[in-house]
Amino acid sequence: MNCPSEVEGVSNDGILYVEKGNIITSTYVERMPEATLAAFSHVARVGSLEIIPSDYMVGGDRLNIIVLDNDLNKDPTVVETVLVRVATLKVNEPQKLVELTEDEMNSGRFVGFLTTVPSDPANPTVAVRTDLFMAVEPGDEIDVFYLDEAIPNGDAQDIFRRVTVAFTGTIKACVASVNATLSTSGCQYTSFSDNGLVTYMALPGDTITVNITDRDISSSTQDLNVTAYASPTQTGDYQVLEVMQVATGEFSGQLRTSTNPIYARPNDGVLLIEADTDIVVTYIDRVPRLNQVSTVT
Ligand SMILES: [Ca+2]
Ligand SMILES: [Ca+2]
Ligand SMILES: [Ca+2]
Repeated sequence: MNCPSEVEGVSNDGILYVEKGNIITSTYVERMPEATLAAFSHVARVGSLEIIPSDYMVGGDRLNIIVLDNDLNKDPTVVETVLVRVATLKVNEPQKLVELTEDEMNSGRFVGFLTTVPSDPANPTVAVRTDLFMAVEPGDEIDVFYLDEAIPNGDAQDIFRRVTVAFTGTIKACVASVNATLSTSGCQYTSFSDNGLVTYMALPGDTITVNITDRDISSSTQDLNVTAYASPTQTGDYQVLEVMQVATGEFSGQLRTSTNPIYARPNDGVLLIEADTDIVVTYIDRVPRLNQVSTVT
């Protein structure tokens, strides 16, 4: 086993110093049956880059970045650093260099993070180069690049990971207007605001149209979790809604209601309601983790 010429490790101290490209051979001598078992592993030479969250993030999240690369651990007695580059396709948003720090003197594992702030597309926030954060909007793609300066053939290689900023889902439930020009909301009856939550009126027995938007959901409506229940409810009835895609990121479903107790069974296709109960329709958005609620009374 070669030791790096500049660092002669203390023998048998539990730490094995290796140079890149070395093969570490571990042997184990078995007494019965008499045999020597050997295992081989290469010292990593191509770095790895990991980001958390890994697929979708939300404005305001911290983007955690981890690089594993033994080549960067040049001195096992010193905590070292490496820079990674974070770029976005958002207009005028400068790329950021993020310093990662070795988490132990001799780990070869470099960790750091970039703070993000949510930006409203209608009134965008843009970070300047010296800001320690990046402003992100739903749909933005954030790319993290780690330039590995030494891979086996001697070349440098950019390793990158991409995370997408998620859209916050919305839900609206009301009785659809029979005459679309009757109201711009597309709803038959009036609405009022209850603690900031818009509630539409309905009559017992009405069929309620539920519209959901979430552009993270591409086509598979299986991913949409929409449930309605009456509140307060004596019966415990609830109804899971089937929704269809009507446009990109837009989904629609129908909720049938009745005051007839034969529909008391949960999830039988009809929600049992009484006069003066609220119907609460909930869409559980996976990213960001939010329950979006719409009520009908
Ligand atoms: Ca080190
Ligand atoms: Ca979403
Ligand atoms: Ca029912």
